Amino acid sequence: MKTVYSPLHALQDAEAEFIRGKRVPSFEMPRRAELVLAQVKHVFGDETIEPRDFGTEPLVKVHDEALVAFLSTFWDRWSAENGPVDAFPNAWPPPRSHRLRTQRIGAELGRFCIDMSSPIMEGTWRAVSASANVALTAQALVAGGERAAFALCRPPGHHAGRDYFGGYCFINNAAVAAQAFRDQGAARVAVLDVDYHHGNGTQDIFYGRNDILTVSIHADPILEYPYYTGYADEAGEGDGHGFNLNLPLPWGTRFDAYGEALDVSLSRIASFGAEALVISLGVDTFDGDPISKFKLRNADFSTIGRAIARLGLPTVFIMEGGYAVADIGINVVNTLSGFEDGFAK
Ligand code: FKS
Ligand code: ZN
Repeated sequence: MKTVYSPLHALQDAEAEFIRGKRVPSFEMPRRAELVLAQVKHVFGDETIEPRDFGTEPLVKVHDEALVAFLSTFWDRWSAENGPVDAFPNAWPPPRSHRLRTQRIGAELGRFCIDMSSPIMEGTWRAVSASANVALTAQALVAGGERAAFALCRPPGHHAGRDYFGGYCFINNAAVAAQAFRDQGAARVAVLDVDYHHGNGTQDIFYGRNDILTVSIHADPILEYPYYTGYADEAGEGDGHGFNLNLPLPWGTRFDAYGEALDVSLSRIASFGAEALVISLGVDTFDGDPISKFKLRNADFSTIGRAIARLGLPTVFIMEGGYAVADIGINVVNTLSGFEDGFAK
């Protein structure tokens, strides 16, 4: 499978995040992508593809222009006032606030950013726009006739909503790729999110639409980030009712139960009549993941890939989470190889 990769991801290199009140090294680090790349090269060969630049037009089809403008201009304003220090929000608008626009850059930050795991630094926008270009370049390969492609995106994207960012995510790469398929003429597109965390951003972006089906298998949000969304009764609204499917699973989930949720997801995608498929590929469902509590094994990821291939759809894999650095490459490449095995049959 062809892989699209940009070294610019390394410009997003957060010093810290906050867990249970403690400042700890960020789990979302450049090494993750480097280890995935190493395993990709080991199994699929040395050649990777550099992204083309698609500009901001495909981004503003799924995000508010205000968010894109904010992210692309923030650092200059912030660093002029505060110096070169990673920007975390420290205030958020309370519910029912009357004035969301303020003069202060720090207050603006709280308006767009939902948590404290996604600091903005000097290279953030370059890394984020490269990540979206990686997704769009992989999508273009598939639109051009490849049966599948792997977008080795970093930063990840599935927590970024129409007008907000957070959870290590800034621009929703999977949503950008799905929208690109629609714009190029696919009538119906499905996004299947297998990351351990609910794909709240993707759900948010497509919640009112029936042309893009969103399905997410994830840890029950009653116990896990992103906490406020991801419940089974969130089915979509208006025209989009029936076109969002959440399959929350308990802590400790092993492949027996996971595989059943996967079958439900794949049946729904088939009955929807998707013409193209985007996979939000997080491998933080792995047994050894340091921030997650599912129990999938290395070999289960091959099974997931093979199962996805049964749909027989043009497929773009978009990298999301996964923090067990020793196994992240194996789990990602097992999924991709499993897909290729399945598709060959
Ligand atoms: C709670 C801390 C929560 C944020 C977890 C973010 C997970 C990110 C991800 C992505 F794919 F986006 F990278 N910290 N104890 O894995 O879903
Ligand atoms: Zn995750």
